[in-house]
Amino acid sequence: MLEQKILGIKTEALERIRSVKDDAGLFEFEKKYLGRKSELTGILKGLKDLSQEDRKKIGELANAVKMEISEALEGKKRELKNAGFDFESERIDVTIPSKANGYGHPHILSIVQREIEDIFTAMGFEIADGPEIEQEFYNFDALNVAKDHPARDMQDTFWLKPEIQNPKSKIQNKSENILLRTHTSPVQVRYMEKHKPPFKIIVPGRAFRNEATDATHEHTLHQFEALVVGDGVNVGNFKYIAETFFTKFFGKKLEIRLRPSYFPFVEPGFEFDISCTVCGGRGCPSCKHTGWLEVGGAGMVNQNVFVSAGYKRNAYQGFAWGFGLERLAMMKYKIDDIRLIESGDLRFIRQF
Ligand code: FA5
Repeated sequence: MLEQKILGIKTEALERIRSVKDDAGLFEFEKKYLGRKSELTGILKGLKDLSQEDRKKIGELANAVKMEISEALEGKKRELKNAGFDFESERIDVTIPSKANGYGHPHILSIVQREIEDIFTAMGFEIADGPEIEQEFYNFDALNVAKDHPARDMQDTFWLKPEIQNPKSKIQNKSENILLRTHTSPVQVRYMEKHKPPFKIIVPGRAFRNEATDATHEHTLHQFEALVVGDGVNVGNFKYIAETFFTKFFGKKLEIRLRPSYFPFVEPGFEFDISCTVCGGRGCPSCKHTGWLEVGGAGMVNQNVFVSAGYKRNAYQGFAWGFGLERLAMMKYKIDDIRLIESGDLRFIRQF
């Protein structure tokens, strides 16, 4: 009787498992045939009431059937798990060579900056640094640019709102207006406040101008300032160092042109042009069709600037210049639009 019942359970269970199609079906099946309240578990629990002989016989049969049903259930679980899994498309060919890693490289501005730094450090210059968020005092006042002087408008300035200026600043008697520095020249005064001549420094860095962009103008630009101060420094020293630099940087002698110009922080002041390497001097957008590209301003340091930095008037002489890094990069690498340089366009960046 009991044997018939157990075999009946087995037949039914093995039949039923075939129609199970999902997790809910598996759950129901397990509960019905193997669960605590299942018929089979009931039989196993009742073994203790049977005669010793029956207990052995029925016990063995019931356990064997339980095992068979469990195996059928596990088989079904595997089957459902694998269904819908496309082994072919998921196959991993471990012998395929891996994709080559793309290596980065320095940006053209970094390349040019390093080249410039190498040339100047070889000539005994040190590299100095200063803040990009600057006080009006260092950007203008200390450089002899009077408050109401039109020269203050020569460089269109990004002023920072008073509420983001630092209320805890301890600087006394100096202008508290804050701006994005319009050139690297403020570092001249910052450096001289802390160092005594003689010295030779260059200051590569970022500057900002609130102006419309075109093929030779960016709102965010890079300059490198040079400042040489000592006893008896003269325009001849300046010309020699500038020519040495340009010859090394371009790997050949370029035509250089100095034009008299006005910057309040130098006297005399010059504008510095080099012959356009993009068009060879014939005229193109890079040189605004003049054959020349203005790369920087320069001159002998105005004594008022030395006084701002705490030096005695006429104690020293010095020269300074501020050259545009992008303009030099454009000339060296024949780039006809400055806006490409920081465009982030990889087709451009990968060429260098
Ligand atoms: C100055 O910034 C002065 N501080 C340079 C100087 C330093 C003169 C020391 C005397 C002594 P200027 O505004 O001309 O000068 O800019 C210098 C150079 O920076 C320019 O010749 C040009 O090469 C570059 N430059 C200026 N504005 C831009 C701009 N918007 N985009 C790209 N390059 C620029």
